[in-house]
Amino acid sequence: MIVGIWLWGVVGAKAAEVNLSFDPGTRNGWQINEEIAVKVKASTGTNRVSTFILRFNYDAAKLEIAESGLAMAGGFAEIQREVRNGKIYLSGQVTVVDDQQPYGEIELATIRIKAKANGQATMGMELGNVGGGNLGQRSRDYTVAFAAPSYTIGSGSTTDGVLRFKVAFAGVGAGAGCVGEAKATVTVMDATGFSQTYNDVPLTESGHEMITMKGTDTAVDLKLFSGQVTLTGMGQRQGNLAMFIKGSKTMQIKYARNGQNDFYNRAGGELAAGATEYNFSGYPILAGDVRTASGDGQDGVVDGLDFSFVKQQAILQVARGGSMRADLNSDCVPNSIDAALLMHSLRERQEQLY
Ligand SMILES: [Ca+2]
Ligand SMILES: [Ca+2]
Repeated sequence: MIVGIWLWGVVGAKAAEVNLSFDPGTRNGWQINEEIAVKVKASTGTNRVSTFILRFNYDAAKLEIAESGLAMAGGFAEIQREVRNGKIYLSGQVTVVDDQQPYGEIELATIRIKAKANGQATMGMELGNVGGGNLGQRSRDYTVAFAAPSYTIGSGSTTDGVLRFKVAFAGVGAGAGCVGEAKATVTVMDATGFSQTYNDVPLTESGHEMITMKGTDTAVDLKLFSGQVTLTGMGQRQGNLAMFIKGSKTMQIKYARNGQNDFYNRAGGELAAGATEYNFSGYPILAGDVRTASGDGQDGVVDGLDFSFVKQQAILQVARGGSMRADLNSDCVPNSIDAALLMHSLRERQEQLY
């Protein structure tokens, strides 16, 4: 915790006539994608202010600032308001004569800032001209000091949490020989609905297990796959998470509870980043999204298009190594078993999106 006391100069040195600062000047636990309005403040004592010309730099890897997020404070007419090459240009002037010009604790402008990445972020002043006196002329330049702000995004650590999981795929048995390169698209969502999607998450085989799928009576020996996602972009959102997992031939399934063996029928989730490997094998990922209206691919829906494709391939009895898109259980043969798997998916909900 940083206590908000700013020292305006070294003891013995001449104090600046105008002290510029940002409000807030410190912030801890700033969340990624959270936007805050920072005021540019001036402490001028009895010095009246007529104009200011300021240029600030900022850490563009961690902070996002748009020109539309800059605004003059009341009482100042805009001369320049621009964001260019990681720098902020702010210039304004008063519209009143000398003896009405503001002084004391005043506000010059507002900068809306959005946090982009975990870590420490700061901003610096490259140019700080503040003048007083005749309207439209800087008849007097003040000496200016600036207290650089200190912002902490997320925990301040640039290390993101990791979410680990284990899944099975409906029909993909222990002996399945045509799994190929197993990958998934994983979307992680927190309780507020904030989400990040991670593509091509590698899955590695991690044994097998007898699993009785919902809606069936028979236990089947299914292959297990382990995977993990580093929660880049989730910031401090490391708990109360849900994951949505989709394979290259499957529906998207929501997982939100360890040991889940059925549809998670509510919003939110109970997962957290850490060492725990969540086991979702009791609710295998349903196969079937292999076609779209325009052909091969995925459209998020298991429907008649997918079914007729798989059925057609089954009838054709494509040779081993043939059209494997239709080989939903990865046993190297597109046949009626794949069509039956798809029938099972059709009975379930389609995509699980919340
Ligand atoms: Ca489809
Ligand atoms: Ca098959």
